[in-house]
Amino acid sequence: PEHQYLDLLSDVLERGDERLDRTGVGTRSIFGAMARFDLSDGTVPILTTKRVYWKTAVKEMLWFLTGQTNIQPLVRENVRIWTDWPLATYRRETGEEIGQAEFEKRIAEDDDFAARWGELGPVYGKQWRRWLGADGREHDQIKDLIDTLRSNPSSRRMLFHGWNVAELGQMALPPCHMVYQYHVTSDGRLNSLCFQRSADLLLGVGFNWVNCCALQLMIAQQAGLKLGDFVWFGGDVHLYLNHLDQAREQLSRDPRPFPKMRLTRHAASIDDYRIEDFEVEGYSPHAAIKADVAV
Ligand code: THF
Repeated sequence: PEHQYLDLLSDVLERGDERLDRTGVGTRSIFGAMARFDLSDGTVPILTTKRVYWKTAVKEMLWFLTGQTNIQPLVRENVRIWTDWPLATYRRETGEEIGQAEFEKRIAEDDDFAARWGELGPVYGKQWRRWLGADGREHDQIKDLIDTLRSNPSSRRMLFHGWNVAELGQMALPPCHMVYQYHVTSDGRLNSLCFQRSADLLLGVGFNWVNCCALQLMIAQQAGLKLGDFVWFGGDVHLYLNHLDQAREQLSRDPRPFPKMRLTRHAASIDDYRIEDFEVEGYSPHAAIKADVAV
């Protein structure tokens, strides 16, 4: 199963079209890819050819679900994967050569500073939980999804979307994993699908798969369903040019069995999950591989 990832990695490395991207770093890129994983026995695609910080990815998903769009709660949980974007804005607008650790300290400790500089705009959480309609009404797409899974599981309209066209301009970054669709089999298994328009294969995708699977576990529990497949579609799937050596290193390693993830408790609602509710068993990855994120 990890071969789906490694094959994609080697494909992009060897056949990717090389070009300049928004960040100025440059990428090798292919267009259109798919992966499918069977989660029915709890096995989740947490990559083993390098250590993936799965708790960080689950915390990120829990933060999306709160509907928040400020990095302060993430930073307070020691999740630093969203700091680069507000930090770049701060440096650009103030001219202050502040280090990342100092910036994060101020975000964590100073509420006024966080309110001014930690905001990402109407990104994932806002759109998922409080999509603003033209009539001024807010739509909780996650609640509506769970309601439909319970009441009408044969529906073909069980999805939620992050690509709110009218608000893209106010977002620090438009959503990468942008639409999620759900499907229930006749024997009560929940399948999920995620379409990701832009996929940073070395740094992002391993995280995003954990995001998606953690969400699938929670939604299945809330809807009283068993686990089925997780299907992932990538649009522009790329390797940044400063990640090529890391990709080769990862490709040289032998994959190990994927671990299992489970929830240790039945939560009362989708808003009631905490990081302590997630348990991963049988994860023995190769060492982490360091790489810089393109901002
Ligand atoms: N932008 C880019 N260029 N790549 C992305 O993957 C990405 N994301 C989010 C938004 N914009 C993106 C941010 N997600 C890491 C992981 C996920 C990120 C950003 C950064 C990262 O640096 N991971 C390291 C260290 C992890 C840690 O220290 O906890 C790693 O080794 O995995 C895609 O959603």
